[in-house]
Amino acid sequence: MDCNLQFILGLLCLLVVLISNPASGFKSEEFRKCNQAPFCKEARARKPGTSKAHVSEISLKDGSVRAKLLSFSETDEPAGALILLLTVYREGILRIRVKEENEPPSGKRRFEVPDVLVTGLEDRRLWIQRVSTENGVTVFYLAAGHEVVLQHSPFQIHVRKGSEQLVSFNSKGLFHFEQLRQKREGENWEETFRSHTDSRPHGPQSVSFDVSFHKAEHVYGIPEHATRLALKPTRGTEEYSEPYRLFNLDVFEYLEESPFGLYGSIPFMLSHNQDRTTGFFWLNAAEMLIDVLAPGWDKEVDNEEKTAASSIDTQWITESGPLDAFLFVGPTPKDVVKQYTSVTGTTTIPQYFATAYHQCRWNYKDEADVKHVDSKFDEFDIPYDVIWLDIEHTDGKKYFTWDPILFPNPEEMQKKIASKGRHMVTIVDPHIKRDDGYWVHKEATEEGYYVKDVQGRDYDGWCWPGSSSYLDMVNPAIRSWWADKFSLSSYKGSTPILYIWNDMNEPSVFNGPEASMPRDNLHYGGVENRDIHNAYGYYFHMASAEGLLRRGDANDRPFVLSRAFFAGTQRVGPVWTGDNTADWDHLRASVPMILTLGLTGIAFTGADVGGFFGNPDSELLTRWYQLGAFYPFFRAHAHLDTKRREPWLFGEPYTSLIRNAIDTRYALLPYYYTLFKEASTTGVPVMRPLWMEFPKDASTYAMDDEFMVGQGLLVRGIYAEGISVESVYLPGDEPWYHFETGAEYAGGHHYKMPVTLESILVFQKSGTIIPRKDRHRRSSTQTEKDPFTLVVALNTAKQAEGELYIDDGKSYDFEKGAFIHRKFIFSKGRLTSSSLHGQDNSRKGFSSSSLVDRIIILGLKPEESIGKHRALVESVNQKIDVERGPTILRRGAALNAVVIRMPNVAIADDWSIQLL
Ligand code: NBV
Repeated sequence: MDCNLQFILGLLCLLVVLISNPASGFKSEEFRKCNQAPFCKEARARKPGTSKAHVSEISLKDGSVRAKLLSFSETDEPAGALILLLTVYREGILRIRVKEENEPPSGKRRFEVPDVLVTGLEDRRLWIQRVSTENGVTVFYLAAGHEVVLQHSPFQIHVRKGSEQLVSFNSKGLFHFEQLRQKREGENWEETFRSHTDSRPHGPQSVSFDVSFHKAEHVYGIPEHATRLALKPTRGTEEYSEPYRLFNLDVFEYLEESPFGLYGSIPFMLSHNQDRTTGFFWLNAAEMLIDVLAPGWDKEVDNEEKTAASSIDTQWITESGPLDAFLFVGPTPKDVVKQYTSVTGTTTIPQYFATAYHQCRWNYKDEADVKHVDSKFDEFDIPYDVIWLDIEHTDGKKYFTWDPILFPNPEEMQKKIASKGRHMVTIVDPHIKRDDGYWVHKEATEEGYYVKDVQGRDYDGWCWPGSSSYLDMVNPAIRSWWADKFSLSSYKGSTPILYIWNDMNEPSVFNGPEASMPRDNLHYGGVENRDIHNAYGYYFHMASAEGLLRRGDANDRPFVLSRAFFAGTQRVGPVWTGDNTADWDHLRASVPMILTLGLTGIAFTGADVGGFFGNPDSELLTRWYQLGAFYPFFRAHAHLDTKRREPWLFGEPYTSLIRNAIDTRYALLPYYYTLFKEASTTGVPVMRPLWMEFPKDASTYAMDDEFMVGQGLLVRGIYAEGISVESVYLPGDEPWYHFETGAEYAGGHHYKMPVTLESILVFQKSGTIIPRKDRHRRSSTQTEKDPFTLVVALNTAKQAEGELYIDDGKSYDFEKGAFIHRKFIFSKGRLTSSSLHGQDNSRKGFSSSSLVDRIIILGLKPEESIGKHRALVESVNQKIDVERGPTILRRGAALNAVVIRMPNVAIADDWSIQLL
C-alpha cells in the first residue's frame, strides 16, 4: 500500500481511539454498569429467600446424584423442570450442574465451553455408591470425611465435615434460572447501551445464585480486576457499589482500584480462614457479575436466612450460559489450587529463557534501533534475553508481515540476536485487516472463517489496521488453519528464535460496544459471542501456541504472551496485566493482581515494568525493576508516546541499581525454574500470598504489599517515593535472613526497617536452601554450564532443605524423564544432595556438567562448634577450608555466613559434605 495512505489510515485509527478514549483517562460511563443490564439489576434486587426451588425424584444415575428442580421462583411462570446433577471427583471436588430438562423451544441449547476442563477428568470421577435420604435431606459422601447435604425444600446444597458446614449453595435462596423460552406477543428483547443495540434473539436466559463460605475471613480470586488481594465487599458497604465484573474488555487507562472487569476472566473464588481454604469455580464464559456481600447485607430482611456474621456470602450472576460449577474442599490453600488445577490444568513449564528478563517497547523503530538497544545492554553489562517488537514492525498492521522499509532483513536481525543466545518476540493480534491483497484476509474470506454479525455477514469492526474482521477461533478447524500461519515457510522473515505476543484478544474493537464485539455476533455452531465472550482470547491464544508447536519439530515449547485469558489459559502460556500506568499506585496494584492470577491457576504472569502509560521518574523506574525482578514474568514495556527508558538512560546511580535488580533475577533463575516445575505439577503458584505459606497466621490474610516467591523468599516492595524506613512483617516462629546482608531477624514480628534506594526488602526464610547462579552473563542461555551457589538458611534446629530442577530448558524431553531433580538437606552439620527423580535415575540422556562452587550457610553462630575451619566432601574424602564471618553475600556484608568455596561436587551427582 502507498505509504501516505497507510499513514493517513494510521492517523484515522488513532483518532478513533482518542475520540473514544480522550486523554483524560478512564471513562467509567463507557462501560455497562449492573443497573444498566436488566439481568444484573434484577438479580441484585432479589431478596434473600425468594427462590422457592425444591428438588424431587432424587436418584443415583451413572454414579451421580440426579434430581428434578422445580418451580424455582414464585414470580416466574411455570416452565419445564430443571435437572440437577451432582458429581464427585477425587480429592474433594463436587460438581454441580443444572440444565433445562427439555430442549428449549427455540432449539438453542446453553453453550458449554469446551477445551477448558482437562482431558482425563472423567477418569478421576468417584462413583457415588450410596445416598441416604431422611427428613427432607439427601446426604452422600464426598472425600476425607466430607459430606454433601442436598436439602430438598427449599433447594440448598451444603458441604460439611462432621457438624461443621463449610460451603453452601443457595442457602440465601437467591437461586434463579431463566429458562430459554419463546418470545411472547409484542415482547421486545432488544437492549441498547449507548449507541449499540443488542438484538438478543434468544431473550432472557440469565442464571444467578448465592454461595456462602462459612467462617471465612476473606475471599480471593475472580480476576481480572485492579483490586486488593482480599476482595472487598461490593454490597452493604459504601466503598464499592458495583459487583466484580467478569467481562473481557480493553479498558483504557484502568484505575488501580476498581471492580470493573479488565482483559481476562476466571470465575474461580477462594475463601480462607485459619483452619480451612475452600474454592468455587463456575465454568461459564458469558458476562458474569459477582457480589461479595458485607456481613449484615441482608439485615433489612427479617427472616431466619440472615447472614451469620461468620460467613461470607456471595452472589453470582451471568447473562447466559450453563450452570456448571465445581466446589473444592481444601483444606489448605495449596490443596485448593491443586484441586482447581486438577480440573482446569496447570501452568506449562516455560522455556528457561522466558523466565529471564524481557525488553519491550511500543515500538523499537527499525532494525538499527534493535541493534542499538541490543548492543547497549552489552555495553552497560546488563543481561537480557528477549527483545520485543510491537505493532509498528508490521506492514500496515498486517500480522505475519514486516514493514519493508523499517525491517527489510528480519532474518538477519534475528540471527544477530540469536548469536548472543537471545530471542525475539513479535506481536500478532486477532484483528485481520480487510485488505484484498492480504493473503490471510483473502483465505479467511474465501473459507468463511470470520465471526459473523447478526445478519450473517463477516463482522467488520475497527481496529489498528482500520476495517478488520475477526477469526472464529471457537472453530477447531480455523484454529488449526491459523496455527499453520506460524510455520517458518508461511511466516516469512521468522526464524526459530522468534516467539509471539497476542494482544487485543478480548477482542478489542474500537467501534464496538464497550470497545469489544457485539454480543449477538455469531461463532461456530451458531454460538453467540455473548456465550463465549470471555473465552475468545483463550481460543486465539491456544491457536497461536499450537502454531509455534507445529512450526518446528514439535519439541520446542511455545512462548505466546496473551492479554486476554480464561480458566485454562495457564496450559497455553503467560499473561500480563495490560496497560498499567507509570505511577506508584499501579506499582503497588501489580502485586495483588499477580497474586490473584497465581491463586487462580495462572502462575506465569507479570505487569509492565515501568508502567505502560506515562513517564516514570528514575526512582519509580528503579523501584519497579526491583519489584519486577521478582514477578514470575519480568518484562519492561512502555507506550509509544512515552520517553525512552532503557536502563542506561537515567544515568548513575540508577543504571547500576537497575542492573543489580536484573542481576538478582538472573542469579535466582534456577530457583524460579524449579518453582515453575512445581507449578506445572501441583498448580501451586510461583508468587504466593503470605497466607499460602502461613495459613494459620491471621495477620497475613489481607496482606498484599508483601508476598512469597516459593517457600523461600519474602519480598516487600517499596511503593512510594523517598522512603527511608519501611514496615515489613516476617511471619512464623523461625528466623529470616536479609537477602543482601544475611542479617538475621526473628519471625512473628513487624519491623520498621531502614531502606535505601539500593534495594527493596527481601528475606530468605530459615529452613530453606535456594539454588542460584551468580556469574554475570549476557543472557540466561549463556549460564547453562555455570556453577551453582547454594544458600543454606538454617532454622533454629540448624536444619534446612530445598530443591533444584533442571532440564534442557527448551524441549519436551523432560516428559520422558530427561531432567535432573535434586533434593538438598542440611541436618546435623551435613549437607546432602540426593535425587528426586523417582526410581529411574538414568535421567534419560540429560546431564549437566555444572558444579557447585559455593555453599553459603546462614545461621551458624560463632559459638557453634561446627563449621569453624574445615569441611569434608565425603564422596571423595577430601577436606576443604571453610570461611567464616563477614563475607560478601551479594552486595552487602554477610553476617555469620559460613562459606564453603569450591567443594567441586557435581550438581547432577549424589554427594554429602560434613562440616567439621
Ligand atoms: O500494540 C500496542 C499496545 C501494546 O503495546 C500494549 O502492551 C497493549 O496492552 N496495545 C495494548 C494497543 C494500544 C493500547 C493503547
